Amino acid sequence: MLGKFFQKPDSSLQNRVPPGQHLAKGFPVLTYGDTPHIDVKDWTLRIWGLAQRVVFTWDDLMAMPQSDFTADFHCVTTWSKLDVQWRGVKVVDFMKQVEVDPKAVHIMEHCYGDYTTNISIDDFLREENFFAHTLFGEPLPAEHGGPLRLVVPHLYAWKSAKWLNGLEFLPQAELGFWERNGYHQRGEPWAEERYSG
Ligand SMILES: Nc1nc2c(c(=O)[nH]1)N[C@H]1C(S)=C(S)[C@@H](COP(=O)(O)O)O[C@H]1N2
Ligand SMILES: [Mo]
Repeated sequence: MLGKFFQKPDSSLQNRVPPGQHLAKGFPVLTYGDTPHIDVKDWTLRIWGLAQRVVFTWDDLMAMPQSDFTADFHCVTTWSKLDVQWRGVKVVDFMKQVEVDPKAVHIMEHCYGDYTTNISIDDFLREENFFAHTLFGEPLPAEHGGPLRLVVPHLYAWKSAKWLNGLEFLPQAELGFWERNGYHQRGEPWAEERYSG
């Protein structure tokens, strides 16, 4: 009975750490290639493909509703970090300013530095997804994807594109950088969707 008052923190967190993952110390940086450094004055986010073409500036983004987020972060290389605190713009709020062709079913996320990753429209348009510009109360550091990254908490973190600069709406699924190199098309951590079949 006393056990329930003296529960080890580890076991109470167990249902938050997906299979095959362990908790990281600090917040590791995982980048393929060099870290781009982009001034917000020069920063843009472009929309194209099966959507009305539009280019958002930093001021456009700042004029959108801003929200705080606490989210768990799971890298496929087996580390997880719980309760990461971010601030930014909800994907669903952002998307009120984007006109998408109903034939679009998939998205390619594009980045400064040419990284890409793909995501279905359904996985993208979830209430809990967001574009982040602030991490633990500070401007998002360049190594973590500043000035702006996407965060998709319910998928492995390679879907959370750092230095995001484009969203391409597609009529069918296409593969991004890691997905072409053997990683799973979707990447759901609780199902351990690490590699493609
Ligand atoms: N543009 C870009 N985005 C990226 C990556 C990258 O190499 N380039 N790495 C991905 C991977 S594999 C992970 S785990 C997370 C790591 O984010 P962090 O470096 O902020 O921890 O970013 C993802 N987004
Ligand atoms: Mo990762």
